[in-house]
Amino acid sequence: MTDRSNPPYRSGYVALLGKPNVGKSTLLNYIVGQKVSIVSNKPQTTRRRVVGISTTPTYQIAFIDTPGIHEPHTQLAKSMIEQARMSMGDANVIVFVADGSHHPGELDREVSKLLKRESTIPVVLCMNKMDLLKAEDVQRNLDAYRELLQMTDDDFMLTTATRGYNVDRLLEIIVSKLPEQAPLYPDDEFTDQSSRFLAAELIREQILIASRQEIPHAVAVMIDEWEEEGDLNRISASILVEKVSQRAILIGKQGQFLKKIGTEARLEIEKFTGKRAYLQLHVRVSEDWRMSPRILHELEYSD
Ligand SMILES: Nc1nc2c(ncn2[C@@H]2O[C@H](COP(=O)(O)OP(=O)(O)OP(=O)(O)O)[C@@H](O)[C@H]2O)c(=O)[nH]1
Ligand SMILES: [Mg+2]
Repeated sequence: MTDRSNPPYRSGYVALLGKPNVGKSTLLNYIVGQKVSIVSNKPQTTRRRVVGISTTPTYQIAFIDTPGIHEPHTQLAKSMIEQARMSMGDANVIVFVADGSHHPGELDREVSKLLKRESTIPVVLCMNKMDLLKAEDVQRNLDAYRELLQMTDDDFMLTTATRGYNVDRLLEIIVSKLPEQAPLYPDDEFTDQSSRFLAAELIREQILIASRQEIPHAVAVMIDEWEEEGDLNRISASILVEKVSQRAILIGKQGQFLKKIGTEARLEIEKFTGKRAYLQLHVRVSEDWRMSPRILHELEYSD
């Protein structure tokens, strides 16, 4: 007789895949309960794979958040798509995340083509942004996404990641597809990223939130120094931009824009390190950083 009070432990890797801006990172942060992957309303926010770990008494999931699939025009974009593609091969389950409030578009078709190549890995459909979905479109959009994925079973869920709505039900479907095995990570670990990388991302997040037009895509952040002095972290970081005009925008009148970014980012860094932070930011012009394999490697955007 099987012991129902003691189900077998399940664990594994789950890749979150989809086009940009559908809510993959929002979903990950909600499940992990910490900000491990930055979020903004600008497409192509996530630039490399990020692992976020959720551990419970009955399962452990190592989610792999990936950059949104889009048409690559720069070396950075090529490396982003490559990161997403690589993540699929490592996964026990793939979650196709879509903006359920819209009918599938060209980029959703591109993602579904990528999925078909990994046809042995189970796919779960997450139709996110359900809060924006009109009642009369539910069936039509659901049918369209299921047809796109050639889905014959019921492995789908409509969610609102910003409020965590239906995320527990999505997790139930995912867990049922994980192998029975011991946890892969210690139970207090919640990400595979270094503190330096996460801090650089939290600075970039504030820039994405505060800026417009071409700035979000032209910016990268590099931590130059990180010194721990008791309960204080002294951090010095460079913000790379591509043009002198972008540098001027980021600094702002009398340095006000940069100061605001610094204050907001410092608070976020203090939240995850649990220590006070002293943050110094410098803006540097590096014309072709998005095209330079060496700089992309230094930024930890490529392997
Ligand atoms: N209304 C609504 N907005 C959402 C929902 N989930 C995420 N968002 C918003 O959608 C935007 C994009 O969210 P992200 O989590 O950064 O999306 P992503 O898929 O990781 O995007 P990339 O990293 O660019 O591929 C943010 O402004 C989120 O707040 C949702 O369920 N409903
Ligand atoms: Mg993201």
